[in-house]
Amino acid sequence: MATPAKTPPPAPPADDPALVAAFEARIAAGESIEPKDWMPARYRKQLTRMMAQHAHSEIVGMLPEGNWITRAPTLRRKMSLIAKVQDEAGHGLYIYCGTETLGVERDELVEQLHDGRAKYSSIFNYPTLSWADMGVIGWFVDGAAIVNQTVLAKASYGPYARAMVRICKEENFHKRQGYEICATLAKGTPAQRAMLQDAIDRFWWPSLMMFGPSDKDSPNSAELLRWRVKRKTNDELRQRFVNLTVPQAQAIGVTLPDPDLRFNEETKNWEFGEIDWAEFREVISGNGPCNRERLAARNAAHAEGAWVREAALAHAAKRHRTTEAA
Ligand code: BYC
Repeated sequence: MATPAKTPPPAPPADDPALVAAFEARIAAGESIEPKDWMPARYRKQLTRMMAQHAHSEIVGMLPEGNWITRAPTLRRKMSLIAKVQDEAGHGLYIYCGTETLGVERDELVEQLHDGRAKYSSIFNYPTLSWADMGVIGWFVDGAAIVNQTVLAKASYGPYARAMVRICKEENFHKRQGYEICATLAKGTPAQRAMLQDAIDRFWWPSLMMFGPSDKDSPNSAELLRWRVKRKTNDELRQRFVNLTVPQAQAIGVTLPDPDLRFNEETKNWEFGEIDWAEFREVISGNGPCNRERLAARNAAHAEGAWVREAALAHAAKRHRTTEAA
């Protein structure tokens, strides 16, 4: 029998201008938008895109650090690293739940990650080659995440903003454990100091790329700023991160790999050199050093975990039947 042709779903109705105006007035008044509130289709779409990318980043972000759990140099370091990686799984789950409040299924988002349609943070496509990378990731990557997410904790969408409040608390611990590893290595042997400097040299520029393209090349910023999902631009947050990090590097006696770094007395900003945007574009297009490896690892983990999902569903169905019968 021939399969009947699928009728395409009807196009969503255009947003009613009066509803849009009322929504924008709420945003302007600083109100929080909650899942059951009316919102423009485009607001829902933008948030779904950004929150899903964020959740994926937390999950893929477990891989570079997970790589070092078995090789942590002491029991204390191993415990902190395990706790950090576990926290990241929690952050991913939180944000996937937040995304579900927008009416999208987690399965669908995970499928988009696994088949390469969805983006996740560029930073996790770089390899972790030494133990010092664990310190530098905590210091730079979690440091950058705090700068970005502290502002997102004031985002207009309630579930996202509330998730950020809790996540930022944990990111603070992550950053401290990373900076402490770096401070210890900085006081160590010449080989340890060289290992630390090498990690800093490899992760500095990719960390600056975490904040996204420069404002003039950021297609989503204007809309997200207007709807107060973003409260600061990519360049503003990047500058804040540089201003915070330079004195931290000076305090432990390491060098940031940028000959153009200089303090501007007038603006009180640390000015920095040109970011390699061609590299950034390559990485977010799937051609970074580890993109394929990361996706392969996530797909393999998903396939290996199929029995757990099946067992959980069977258990839930059994409990449901028992409750129904009682
Ligand atoms: N990497 O118009 P733009 C963590 C994409 S994990 C990849 O400026 P937007 C942690 C962007 O999606 C924390 N893609 O975009 C975990 C857009 O593409 P599409 C991760 C990037 O959304 C484990 C296009 O480029 N944090 O902390 O206005 C261990 C144009 O960009 C990137 C978040 O996810 C990038 N770096 O601004 C340790 C924070 N940058 O979708 C630590 C939440 C840009 O149009 N997200 N793109 O095809 C955000 O704040 C914003 O989405 C961004 C980008 C600032 C990242």
